[in-house]
Amino acid sequence: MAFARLSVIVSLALGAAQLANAALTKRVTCADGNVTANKACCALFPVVAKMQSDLFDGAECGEEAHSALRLSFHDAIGFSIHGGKGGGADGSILLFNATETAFHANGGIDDITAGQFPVFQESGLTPGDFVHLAAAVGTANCPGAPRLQFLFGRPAPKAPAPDLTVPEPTDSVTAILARFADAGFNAQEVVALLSSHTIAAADVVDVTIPGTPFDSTVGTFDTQVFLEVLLKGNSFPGNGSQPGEVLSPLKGEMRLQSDFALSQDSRTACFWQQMVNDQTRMQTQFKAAMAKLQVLGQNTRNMVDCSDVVPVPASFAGPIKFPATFSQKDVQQACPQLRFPAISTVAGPAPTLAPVPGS
Ligand code: HEM
Ligand SMILES: *[C@@H]1O[C@H](CO)[C@@H](O)[C@H](O)[C@H]1NC(C)=O
Ligand SMILES: *[C@@H]1O[C@H](CO)[C@@H](O)[C@H](O)[C@H]1NC(C)=O
Ligand SMILES: CC(=O)N[C@H]1CO[C@H](CO)[C@@H](O)[C@@H]1O
Repeated sequence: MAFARLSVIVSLALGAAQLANAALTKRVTCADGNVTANKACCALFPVVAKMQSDLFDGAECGEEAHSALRLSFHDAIGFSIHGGKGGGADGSILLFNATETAFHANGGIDDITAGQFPVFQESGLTPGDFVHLAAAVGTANCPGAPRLQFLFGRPAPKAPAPDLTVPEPTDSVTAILARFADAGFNAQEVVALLSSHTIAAADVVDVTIPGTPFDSTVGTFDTQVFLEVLLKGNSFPGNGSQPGEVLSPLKGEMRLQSDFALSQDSRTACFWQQMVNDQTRMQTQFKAAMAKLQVLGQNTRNMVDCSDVVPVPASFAGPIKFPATFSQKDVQQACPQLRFPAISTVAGPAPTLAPVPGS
């Protein structure tokens, strides 16, 4: 009896696994010749092509791709697992841009909403699907990035998100972790999401130096930012010329006060250090955290998995290196219980980083 029941359970489990496999390997050929797992995804291929040509300068990992990723975060994080905030990953930042771009933490976001708006209007997608597909496609243009998941089917947003949901670089680690926890993310997931700052630059933190990158390889989705934030320098609040900005020992580089604080805090320092030169770890954790972020507030049972419309990113060969003249002695290690990875140094004189064009 017990055995018979067990075998029923086993065969049910096998059946479910086979079904899941069938769903993954199912192939639909769209009218235009593209192949996808679900017919509903066919409509997205022309949208992806339009995004690449009209938004991303033909599949570049440039300013617009970086901003598309930032936009998905600022849209989605307007959410609380306890209710009472916004609709999450719903595209409210695009539709209600007049309200949300006025929030202090959304400084500079109006550039990308203005850029995306006409392409969105032509796309036939809801604002939420557009914002979060654009982030997946823009990120895919960056070598080394994981191929992000894309679930299709967000309803139109009902209202703008309220102010003060987006973390600021002047916030304390305690405040940042509390805000993310309120949205459903733990400390390790916060660090994972900050992998995004490997393809990031600041325009408005310090308006005198627009386009200042956060790492020396701003066009590559590598783990360089996790290393460079740890370099000893003027890494104290107040050393930068603007609130939230601290100077990096690399010329032409900006370090966010919040990134540095997270790299040094006992709640996050080891998660931070473990990312250094571990491309697979970074890709896996960033992909998982983004999959969660990009459906915040959404009912995923009503959504279709269209991940296979997202371009496959070029790989990053690695390993990462210290920028020229820097080495292990320059690392301000905050997780002494874990061994720091051995990293070689780029040859030549200390670099001066160029600003990201188009900023
Ligand atoms: C503690 C949390 C965070 C803080 C305080 C923060 C803050 C900032 C600031 C101040 C900028 C520069 C804005 C400017 O001056 O133009 C920036 C850029 C950026 N952030 Fe974050 N961020 C956080 C988390 C995230 C997350 C979770 C993501 C995505 C998953 C993200 C993606 C980006 C990207 C891609 C850029 C570069 C945009 C560009 O170069 O155009 N950030 N962030
Ligand atoms: C796929 O979709 C794009 C965009 O609509 C189109 O340019 C391309 O010809 C399609 N077919 C194939 C086989 O890629
Ligand atoms: C904001 O949204 C309006 C529609 O509500 C649109 O016409 C406008 O282009 C958008 N502007 C920006 C900066 O996103
Ligand atoms: C160069 C510089 O101004 N360094 C200062 C940065 O801030 C710390 C702490 O406030 C000071 O000790 C440094 O002298």
